[in-house]
Amino acid sequence: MAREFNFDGLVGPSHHYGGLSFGNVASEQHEGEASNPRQAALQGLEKMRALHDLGVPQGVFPPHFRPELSLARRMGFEGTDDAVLAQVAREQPLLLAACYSASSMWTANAATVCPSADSEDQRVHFTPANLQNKIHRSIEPPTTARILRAIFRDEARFAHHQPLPSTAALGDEGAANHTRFAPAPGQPGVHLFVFGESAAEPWSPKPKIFPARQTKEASGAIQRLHRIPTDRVVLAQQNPEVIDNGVFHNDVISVGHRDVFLHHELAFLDRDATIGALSERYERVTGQPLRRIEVPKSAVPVGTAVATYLFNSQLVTRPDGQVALIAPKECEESERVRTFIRSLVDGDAPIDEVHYFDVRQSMHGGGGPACLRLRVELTDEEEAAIPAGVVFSEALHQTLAAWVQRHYRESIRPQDLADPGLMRESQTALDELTQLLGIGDIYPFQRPA
Ligand code: SUG
Repeated sequence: MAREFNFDGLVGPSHHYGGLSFGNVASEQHEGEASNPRQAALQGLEKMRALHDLGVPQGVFPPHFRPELSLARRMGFEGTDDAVLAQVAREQPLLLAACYSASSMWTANAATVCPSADSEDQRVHFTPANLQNKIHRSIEPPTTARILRAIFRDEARFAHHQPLPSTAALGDEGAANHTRFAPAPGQPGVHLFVFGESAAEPWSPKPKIFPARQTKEASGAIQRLHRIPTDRVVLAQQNPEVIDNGVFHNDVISVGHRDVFLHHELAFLDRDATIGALSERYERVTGQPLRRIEVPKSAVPVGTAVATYLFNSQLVTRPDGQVALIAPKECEESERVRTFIRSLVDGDAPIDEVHYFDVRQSMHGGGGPACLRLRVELTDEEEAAIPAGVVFSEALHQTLAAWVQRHYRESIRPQDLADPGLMRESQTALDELTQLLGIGDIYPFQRPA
């Protein structure tokens, strides 16, 4: 027996709008606005609770400690933490925003995961994403690696790889560009890796305005590291035009779960070849057809998909087999998208119900419901090997919601990042969190230098 867990990133105490992600429309639109970290964390916890209540296994991924002042120190800022903070605030406010970014909440970008059912060595494989395309995200991999090792400890069952070398040719954004299809947990599946450009084929099409964050070579490396047989993999290029329209990850234009694939007609550079290869491989490996829902641009234009994050919905299966779409509230607020979803649920599409969630604090940084979760399929034995403290329960919800209420601010504007009080509050909060989750010391400030 196996189950698919969603590990949601708990939003950290310094959540703010730094405008740090060129190519991510929401990040640019909301730059400099006041954020509400407390509300952000509580919205995330509400989503976790609701999925848990639907019968979907749910885990919690702790936030990273911020500010990550080692970034400023590597750039020549010296002195005590307070001195570095003051100087960076004065001289380089954008760097300060990067050091303080709470972007680790978007755990779809934390790592790529392959379940034991698909790896040749029958272990669950993890590779933290290098996230080298954005300075504020490039600081995530070491802590992500520590957290993954703290949760998935047993080396006989879990294989941890190093992040790929941090260079543009190997840009890797994790599970946001990787979708696994299988009839049910525990059964063999097919992996779709989507890249934005190829470093080794510089003549191949590229976006013209915004960066492609994932390369073909990075996706290929992950497949090799995770020991996924080649005949279970489809490697496809994202449509460069949709990247230029704000689709900075493939999970902003398609979502798959089990045998269901919801995608936009313009998601891929070569639609026919991608869909053809995926359908053929899926049928050969599983003996069943892939159930596809292709969304035409006439129903949902790419701009509407980006504004509402329809494709950043989660697809989940309830214990009774019902398939639910976990969509952001922005989809409900768009008459066009709401009507489209209604037609899916009421019609023959393999989606039985829709649930709308307010995750607006995260949405304003460009992260919808699916960005906030990392899927990890675990057999019963593997599940028994992870610390119980990270598995969601009603009791954990209450504990974490109270913890958020105790420690989080209700507003952060860019100028607030200069306040050393925020650094100290974050330290106190996260120190307490590791005890609540029972995962040991994972933060640099908890380790002797
Ligand atoms: O990498 N936003 C994140 C959003 C990640 C969404 N993830 C997926 N689609 N899976 C990013 O662009 C904004 C930070 C800021 O502007 O302060 C940010 O990092």
